[in-house]
Amino acid sequence: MTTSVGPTLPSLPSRVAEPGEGIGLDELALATRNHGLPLEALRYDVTPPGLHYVLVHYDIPAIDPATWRLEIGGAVRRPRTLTLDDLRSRPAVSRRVTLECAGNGRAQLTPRPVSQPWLVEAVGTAEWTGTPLAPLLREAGVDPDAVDVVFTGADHGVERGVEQDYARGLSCADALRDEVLLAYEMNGAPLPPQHGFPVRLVVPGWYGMAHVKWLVGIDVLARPFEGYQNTVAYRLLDDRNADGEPVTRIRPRALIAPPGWPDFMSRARFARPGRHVIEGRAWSGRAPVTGVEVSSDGGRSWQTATVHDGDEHPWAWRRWSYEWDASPGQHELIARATDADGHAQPLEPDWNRQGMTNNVVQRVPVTVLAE
Ligand SMILES: Nc1nc2c(c(=O)[nH]1)N[C@H]1C(S)=C(S)[C@@H](COP(=O)(O)O)O[C@H]1N2
Ligand SMILES: [Mo]
Repeated sequence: MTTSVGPTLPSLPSRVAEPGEGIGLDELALATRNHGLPLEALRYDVTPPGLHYVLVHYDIPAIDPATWRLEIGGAVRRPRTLTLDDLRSRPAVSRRVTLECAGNGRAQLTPRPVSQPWLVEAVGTAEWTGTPLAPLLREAGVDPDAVDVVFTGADHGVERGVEQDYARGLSCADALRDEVLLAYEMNGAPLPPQHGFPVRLVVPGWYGMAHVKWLVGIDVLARPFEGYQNTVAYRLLDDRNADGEPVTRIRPRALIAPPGWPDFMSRARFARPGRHVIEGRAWSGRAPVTGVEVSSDGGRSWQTATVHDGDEHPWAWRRWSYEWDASPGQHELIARATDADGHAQPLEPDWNRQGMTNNVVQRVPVTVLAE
């Protein structure tokens, strides 16, 4: 196994679309490979198989579970190699976790960072089963001067001129948190190929890039990890900020399961007048969601939605609902989440060069018919 844990080579700059430039064939090719959650699937607590969003940087590797191995090494006293049976014979836990891609919301930004063109749908919630990572690291004997833990996938590609294995580092403190899992099941079945078969990392609360799929290597480093996915890709860059803050935990967001019915081409929504239960999901990887406000007049007035119980699954989205008395005419629904740390969704997007962590509120125009 080759694990690229060395410093990153200079990479080509990311591209931002010209004024008025539409989605290109390169972005379309990404969008057909990497699908989102159909928003009507926000009605399920746990996303049914196949409806969870997918994001794959390179190719989905075809891995033979019989010959798959996980190597734990680097700054540890007892390096070791594990088989799938070794992992499966360890204590198992299941956690319900909401995953969201850090690029969610990118295609709504102006100018548009050219990459996977997500609107709002790069999210899903699954029941992940696996074994906790921390006891494995403790058994391996992490050196006292260790800083970072690098997780490497079996997938390999080139990104803005830099050839690499997909690899992401976490600080030792973050990697040793109780909730971090090496998952081998999703919703009670072996991981599907696109979600990381046979084993992926699950880091509850963090944006998707941290949850390394097709995991083959865990390397403990006595120096900070300088790989591409940490130092170049997942940073909040703008013209004033050349290095940028790293992307870490998920910012709060609420999404609406769109009411009524859609137009096939435009996806514009239509509904009958009268009472509608507007529902959706809200989540934050920073602190529990404490409130969701809804506007049915494009943000002129706000009402408090009911946020339903979610205490038993602290890392999963929470259902919210709101009763809307719809009168004929044009309306715009908006939902806005707030978490216990007081973070709320912005009404205007926060632009950065790579289109990361844009949690601007979702706006759903609805035409309510005369009857
Ligand atoms: N090995 C590997 N792990 C990876 C990726 C990848 O391309 N390769 N993509 C990451 C990104 S950017 C996201 S958003 C999530 C998506 O997970 P999902 O496809 O299971 O929803 O996986 C992460 N883990
Ligand atoms: Mo992502």
